[in-house]
Amino acid sequence: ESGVACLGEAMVLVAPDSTLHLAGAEANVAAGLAALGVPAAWVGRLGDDEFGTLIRTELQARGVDVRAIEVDPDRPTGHYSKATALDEHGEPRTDSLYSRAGSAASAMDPGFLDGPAVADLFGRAAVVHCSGITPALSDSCLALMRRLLRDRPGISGVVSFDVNWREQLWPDGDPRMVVELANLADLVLVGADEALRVLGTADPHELRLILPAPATVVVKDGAHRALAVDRSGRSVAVPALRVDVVEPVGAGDAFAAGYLSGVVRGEDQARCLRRGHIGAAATLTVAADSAPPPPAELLDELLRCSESDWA
Ligand code: KDG
Repeated sequence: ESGVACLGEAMVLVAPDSTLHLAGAEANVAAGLAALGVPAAWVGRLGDDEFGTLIRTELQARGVDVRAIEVDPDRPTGHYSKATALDEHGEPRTDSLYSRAGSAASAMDPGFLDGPAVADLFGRAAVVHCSGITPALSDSCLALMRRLLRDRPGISGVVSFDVNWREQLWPDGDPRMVVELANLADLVLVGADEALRVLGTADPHELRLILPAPATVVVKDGAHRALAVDRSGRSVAVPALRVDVVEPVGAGDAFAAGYLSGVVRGEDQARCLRRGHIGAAATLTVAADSAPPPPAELLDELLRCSESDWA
């Protein structure tokens, strides 16, 4: 077993200056892992169009395995842009404006997992990573996610699930489906705010009553800390790095990439969490959805720092 296979919808982000960037949570995770030297594949469906070509080319350029990408001749690749406005507390809030309804990815269905390239990658992956975005895309994507998490066809590695609650994508705003899916994973990543909205609590121990099954639940409490809780309620917390935030979108994906890079190396929770924080810090300080991780030597140095240097 080796590497991480990430399944989801990749999109093009159209920036305010009209430049085009790779986006999509699971694609960001795959690119983040590849940048950290971990074999990573992105698995999904693109349209037969320029955005699809851009995504494939960019993923390949970043060292992501693209062999299991399917192309849908009839449906487009999704894209989106971001708008930042002040919320009711005067804090900047970033909204995503999606053009992804009816996209190639939204037409994925359970049979997608039987494609020979997908089955091969999933069979060999140490981690299969997915998120709560995919089940929101369509009924067929929801069925795909159910099969992936429940039946685990040909999957022997760890299944990791980032809750990634996207309010706009759930027409009824009901998070129960995401909770049900999360509880089928081995590893769940969730932001504290998101946990409050989706699980009704951000308290790590209460959370384990709602998500009893996964071996590990990681709760990311923004600028403060991240905490991993195991099934018996034992937890490990690591404070976050203090950085000046430029724009938060993508930080969760960078955290996931950092954290999973520790998981595939068989590291302990504290070190995995630290790797997550370092990845998130790099992305928080740029406007794009992802940023290159610190050079390997700096990364090692940051991992060696004592806890008090971090707090
Ligand atoms: O986590 C970053 C993603 O939110 C962004 O790249 C777009 O995948 C995306 C989504 O569905 O919001």
